[in-house]
Amino acid sequence: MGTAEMISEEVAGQVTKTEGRHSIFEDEARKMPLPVCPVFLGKDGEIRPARFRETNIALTLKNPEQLQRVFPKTLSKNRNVVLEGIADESLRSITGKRVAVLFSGGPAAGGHNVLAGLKAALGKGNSLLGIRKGPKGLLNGDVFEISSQALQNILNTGGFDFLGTDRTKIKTQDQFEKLKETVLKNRLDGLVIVGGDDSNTNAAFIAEVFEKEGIRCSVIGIPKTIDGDMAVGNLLPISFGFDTATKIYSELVGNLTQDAASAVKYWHFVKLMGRTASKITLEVALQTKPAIALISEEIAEKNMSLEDIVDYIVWVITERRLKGINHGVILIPEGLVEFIPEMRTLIQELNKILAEYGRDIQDLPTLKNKQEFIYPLLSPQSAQLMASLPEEMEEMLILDRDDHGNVKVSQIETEKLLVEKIRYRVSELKRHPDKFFGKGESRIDATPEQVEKVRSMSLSTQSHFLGYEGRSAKPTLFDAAFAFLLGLTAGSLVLDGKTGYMAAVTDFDKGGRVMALPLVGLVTSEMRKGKQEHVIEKSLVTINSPSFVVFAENRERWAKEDLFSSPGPIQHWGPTSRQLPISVALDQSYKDFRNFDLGEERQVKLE
Ligand code: FBP
Repeated sequence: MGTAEMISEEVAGQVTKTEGRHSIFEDEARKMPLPVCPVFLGKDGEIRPARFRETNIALTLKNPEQLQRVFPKTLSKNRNVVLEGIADESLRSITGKRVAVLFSGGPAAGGHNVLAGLKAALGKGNSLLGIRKGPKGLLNGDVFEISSQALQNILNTGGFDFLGTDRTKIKTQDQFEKLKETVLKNRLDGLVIVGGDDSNTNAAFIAEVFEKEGIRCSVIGIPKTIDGDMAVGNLLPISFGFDTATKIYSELVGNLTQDAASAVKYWHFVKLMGRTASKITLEVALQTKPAIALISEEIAEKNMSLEDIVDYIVWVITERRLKGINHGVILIPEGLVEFIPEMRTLIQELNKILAEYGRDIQDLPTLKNKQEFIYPLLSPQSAQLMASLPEEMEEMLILDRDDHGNVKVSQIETEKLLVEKIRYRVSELKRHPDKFFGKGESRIDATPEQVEKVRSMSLSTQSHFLGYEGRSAKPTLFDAAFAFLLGLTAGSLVLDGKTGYMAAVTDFDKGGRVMALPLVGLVTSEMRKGKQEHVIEKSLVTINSPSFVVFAENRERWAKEDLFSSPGPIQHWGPTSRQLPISVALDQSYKDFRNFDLGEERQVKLE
């Protein structure tokens, strides 16, 4: 058995035939028809660009005086009014336009379909150019023409690898000179930036500079991020990539809840990606019903300390133990540390110190040297807190910030910090069960069996981090369609001569409504690297939102009993392929989350 003579030539041939994005699945996925909103369908039923008209909605400026000073040209041109796409054949006749596109920030499923949507809007009379390696490539002039054939090959596939991406912040005069050179040299009529809050901030600033200097190149942003924090009320319910990532994490968390209940011995601590907002964690909790899901925004709102969080988790673990349940799953949002008040203060102090002495600190050889440098610069409370953290965590907190000043929270092992603290607290409780049952007046009458259950508690834990697994997957049908529509929207906006807008689609329950949101209207100011900066506002979980309320109403039951559900793998075809994120359906007051409607299906054929 197993000798070379026994190799099946047919199967060996099939192995090489599936190289280069040609798995059986990828070949089938490429043929998947996509729903297309009516405004993008011509009288002949073919896909074509839409035109835009003003709505009666104007966004409220967060700080009108400052924004007027920073974005005078864009504001006077767009007057901060939201636009809406309308069916109109006239843009079809435009030819000779050159539009370039780049990806920026972390990957999100659907990026390649944005490119396909842009190409479809531009048609064969105009050119779509790709910028390699994100904003850095824009500065370096790394531009190439994208062929229809290449796009047809990556249609409905995951990843950002066709163009690449990076996180360069465009800020300095020198950078603006370089990017203008790229735009002028390539005779660009449009620049489309596919990214999150920081990347769309870049887009807002570039649009202003172009307006100021009379460079006739439209700048359009596209809302991308798995984090789900690029959302604007009912004008833009979510960014593309969120649906795919949360479905992947929900499948895995569902499997863990199932495994926990099967092996009946482990507590699984799962950190879920999402730099700031806990939207991913909330969605995964609604899908899987775990014993515990921490929501950072609630923790900040209630001013809960690290010790309060540990108390809450230990309380749930003990309650379950008393019911004979020694297992469970705990979801922890990646950005949690920045929402715990005392940690937040520590990070803000560190940000200031790193902004001033970052280089010196990074050059110090050992953690001890770094501690000796940093501790005296911190407030006594923060120095004490920092000293109480595990060393690995201290190292992570003093890592250099990214180009936009963000703490690299994906590298901070919050789940391990919690495990360590909870283990300590459980061992304390075993020695002093009265700490759970209370003393004196507040004492709960406990039976000897109950006390014994607490005394004999044991805690076996497993830690996980789910993040990168969900960013580059094959997009769900929703993300594939949504991203394609966003590409169509951006391409149409450029042909229609609009600049300084972010493409948006809303009304996922009734055929899709195509929108353009003025970027400046989304700008707020945030502390970055110790300084106040203008950035696009992140959309966070609010504790009065329907999605949070539904979670909060149910979580006590999920904590006390095993009521988990396992949503299973993503279905790209078939009965569950049209599901929306539950949190989105709740927050948008849709009647059903199981059947999105973004228009009539079309086979995408790029010319
Ligand atoms: P974007 O906001 O750019 O979409 O990135 C989101 C994200 O996936 C975060 O959830 C995460 O903190 C971060 O990227 C991790 O990326 P990196 O490894 O580049 O720091």
